[in-house]
Amino acid sequence: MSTSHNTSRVTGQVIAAFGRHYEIEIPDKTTLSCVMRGKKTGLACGDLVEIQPTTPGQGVIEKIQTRSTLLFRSDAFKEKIIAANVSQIIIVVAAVPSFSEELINRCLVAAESQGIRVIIVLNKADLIEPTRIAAQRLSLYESLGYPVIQLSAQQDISLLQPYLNNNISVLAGQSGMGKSTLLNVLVPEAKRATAEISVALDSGCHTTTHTHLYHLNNSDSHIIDSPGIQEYGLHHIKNESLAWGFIEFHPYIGQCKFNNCRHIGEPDCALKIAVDEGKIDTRRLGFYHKLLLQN
Ligand SMILES: Nc1nc2c(ncn2[C@@H]2O[C@H](COP(=O)(O)OP(=O)(O)OP(=O)(O)O)[C@@H](O)[C@H]2O)c(=O)[nH]1
Ligand SMILES: [Mg+2]
Ligand SMILES: [Zn+2]
Repeated sequence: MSTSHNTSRVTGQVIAAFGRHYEIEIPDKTTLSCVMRGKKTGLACGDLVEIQPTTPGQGVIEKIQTRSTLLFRSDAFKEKIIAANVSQIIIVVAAVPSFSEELINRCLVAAESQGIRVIIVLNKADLIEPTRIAAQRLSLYESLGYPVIQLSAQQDISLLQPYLNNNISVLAGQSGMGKSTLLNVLVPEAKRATAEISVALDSGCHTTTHTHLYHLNNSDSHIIDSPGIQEYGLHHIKNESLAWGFIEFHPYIGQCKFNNCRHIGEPDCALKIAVDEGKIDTRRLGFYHKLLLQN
């Protein structure tokens, strides 16, 4: 091992995650290429770690600091961490390719379960007529209190700027929605690859393959670009907790006739009554049912 460089432990922030190998930024703003010591524990962009430098430019991660939030998805077999310590998730959707409202609902549940703020960006607003129809679908989420920002990453993103200050934000959504295009406007030197969507398949091409964190001008603002997701598994959220992921359900939870009510047709279910009275949108109860049955 080289002895010509400083080998005392340093703290750092994960700025890129490639499978089991991570790029870590240390306080002098240089980066070290690191692996995790011992058993493979997943890390993600935004994680704060302690590392032992080994050879110049390289180190071993010894410890992960406690995370304020952890955004991840899971199925019965594995968990996939998207980002750590983020304060905000920016769900990027567009009229073309078409977006899945179920995926939005799944992201909302994941975010609510971690206390992560959500904003929805409706990108490609230059596609005027399809965007108008997409905005109508999204008005439900706006009525729930989630900001819905219409913009065109190819023209003007200024409406998004005020939401980024003093946040660690992660851009998430299906492939082809324009996450990396948006990132490149915010951080031109990032030069993230972007690619044409497939019109035939009505989908993106999964262009981004790894997650990367970038700093914005304001030193307390960071933004993470992530690969497009097709499915957002919520296996880690218990059935009893699922309803808490639906923000407008909160006042009704605990008000049902049966205290173990699953809100799937039991008598005197407070959520069903709220739907009948027009206080909860029937689409949202429908998504809740879908998640409950698939979980
Ligand atoms: N018309 C229009 N097209 C856009 C806009 N923003 C992005 N695009 C196009 O959408 C396509 C996909 O953009 P990307 O930035 O690669 O999408 P992504 O969400 O990063 O996709 P993945 O990395 O696969 O998850 C590219 O052809 C972009 O040029 C926009 O505001 N308007
Ligand atoms: Mg991308
Ligand atoms: Zn109920």
